[in-house]
Amino acid sequence: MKVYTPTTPIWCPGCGDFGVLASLKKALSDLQIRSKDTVIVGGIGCSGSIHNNLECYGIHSLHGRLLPTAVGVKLANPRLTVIAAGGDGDGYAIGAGHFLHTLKKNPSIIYIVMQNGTYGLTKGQPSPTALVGYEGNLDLPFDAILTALSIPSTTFIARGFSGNQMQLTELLKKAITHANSGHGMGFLEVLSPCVTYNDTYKEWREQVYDVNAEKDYNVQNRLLAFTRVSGIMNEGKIPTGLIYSGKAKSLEENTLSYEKEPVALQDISIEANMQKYEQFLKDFR
Ligand SMILES: Cc1ncc(C[n+]2csc(CCOP(=O)(O)OP(=O)(O)O)c2C)c(N)n1
Ligand code: SF4
Ligand SMILES: [Mg+2]
Repeated sequence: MKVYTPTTPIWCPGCGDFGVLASLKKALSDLQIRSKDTVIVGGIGCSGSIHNNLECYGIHSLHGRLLPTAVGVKLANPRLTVIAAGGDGDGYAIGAGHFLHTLKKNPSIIYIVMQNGTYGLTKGQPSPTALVGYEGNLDLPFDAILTALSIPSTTFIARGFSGNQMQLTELLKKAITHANSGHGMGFLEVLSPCVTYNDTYKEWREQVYDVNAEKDYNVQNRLLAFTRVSGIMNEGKIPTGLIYSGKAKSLEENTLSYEKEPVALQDISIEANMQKYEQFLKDFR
């Protein structure tokens, strides 16, 4: 077996993804989640290399296909902490179909989207979250928080900012705890500026608005969350914090039998299964 040690990030100095990596390390360490129980599935993009930089199991998935890969890992062994981590291009453009259906199926994984309004790795084309005018973009930006809120089976929706480490670490801890309790997907979008092709640090620092600072904000009320988030956006601000936390059946609850060992831990040797195999063949004769 070959053991890979964490490498130094390949990101440009100042990239927002450094903040996500630092918060993720702190959250996993504070929650005492062991490296051997953690699998990070990276997307394709600058953000998608994050699993190379901390001690854990890692899979570099295909562009836009990190979610089905992560779901497969979780179903094979629900005892693992499974984190899918990629970019806004990966998740909201080529992977948009998987994004919607994974929100709908609600597997107990954590999904971190590093949102920078651009395709960083391929040198700055507009992503679905790009503002009008960015590199000739004509479309109004897609909003993943409102989209996630509109799907009735979502159970955890949050947004952080890599310029606010304390808030981001707390949100990550909550998302991980939510997913690891089997309550469904912990979806966390992180505003993570691309300093090389779309440096939004200054604007975002001025625009972020923590909904949890509002006394009357109720994270368990989907309708109010939708209304308040839309209102804040209309004022030109970007809502952050724990936006919604509710209850719905998870994918594992709907599909797995908990009397059995997880598939990945079952004895799949020929000897242990020969009798069942013979019986299976007999049924076809
Ligand atoms: C199937 C496929 N299509 C296109 C590409 C080219 N490609 C690589 S990364 C990328 C976009 C990355 O943007 P994003 O997911 O936002 O990540 P970032 O680099 O901004 O972190 C694209 C289009 C690819 N690798 N595979
Ligand atoms: S190109 Fe942008 S997203 Fe990619 S590493 Fe550099 S700053 Fe980060
Ligand atoms: Mg991007």
